[in-house]
Amino acid sequence: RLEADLRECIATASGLEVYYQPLFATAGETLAGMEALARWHHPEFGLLQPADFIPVAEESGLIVPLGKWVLEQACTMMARWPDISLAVNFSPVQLREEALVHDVLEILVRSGLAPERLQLEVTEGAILDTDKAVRDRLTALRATGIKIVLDDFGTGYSSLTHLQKFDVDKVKIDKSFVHDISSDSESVAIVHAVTGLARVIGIPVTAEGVETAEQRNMLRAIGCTELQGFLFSRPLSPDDAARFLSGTT
Ligand code: G
Ligand code: G
Ligand code: MN
Ligand code: NA
Repeated sequence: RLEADLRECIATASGLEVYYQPLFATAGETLAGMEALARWHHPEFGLLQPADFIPVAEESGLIVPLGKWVLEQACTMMARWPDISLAVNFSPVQLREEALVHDVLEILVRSGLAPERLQLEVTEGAILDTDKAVRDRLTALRATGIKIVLDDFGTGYSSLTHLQKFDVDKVKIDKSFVHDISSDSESVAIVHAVTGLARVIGIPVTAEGVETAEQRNMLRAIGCTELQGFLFSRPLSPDDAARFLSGTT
């Protein structure tokens, strides 16, 4: 049922929307970029979050056309705003598509967004894909200037060695560690370890899910380079994002 509805919405490009959540450089509250997050206004069920429909999209393969639509929307929108980066989430299913590199580059050309501004957020599971073709695709994308970001870090396989072994341009610490940082010494230790290793490798670290000033202060003290979360801004509708950007840039 959900699958048939989603197929229909993708075919007609109706009911789908891209929201944008800002990322801030840790020092000031300088805007560093925006993360694109898919939303679906279902005709009956109302506003659906990615957790409600991304799994269905992945199982059915609809994530491929959906992902292309999100990427095109987001690149077209962000091409109007210079300098700041655009982060887009990519599912492992999308990375297994042979046409991935071609499709991404075509959308960049069409939208006019410089490859250096695009960050693909992938999970450890995707990067650990045993399929060499997937890793080759990530390498090919990276060669064009696109950045590869390791998302939700600390969940799943959560191995620090993955940071060293794979060529990633940034790591995003999962919000579960940020949530617990003021109450749980283990989370503090994990954030410390990830940030320390990232510094050695020479890549920036984003902490996501920052909700309180206390969390922000601790993350700053530890040395996270970028922060994102409800404390700074919720994901914004395209109109609100445009208003936000015209006020900051
Ligand atoms: O917007 P929200 O915070 O609920 O998003 C939850 C998760 O859903 C994100 O962390 C991301 O992993 C996933 N997600 C959101 N938008 C997209 C998208 O366009 N494509 C893919 N593959 N995943 C997305
Ligand atoms: O899966 P991914 O980490 O890419 O998506 C981020 C998700 O986290 C989005 O669904 C977004 O709505 C959510 N999010 C963003 N900021 C916060 C926050 O400060 N707190 C919580 N609980 N969720 C957040
Ligand atoms: Mn993400
Ligand atoms: Na995440």
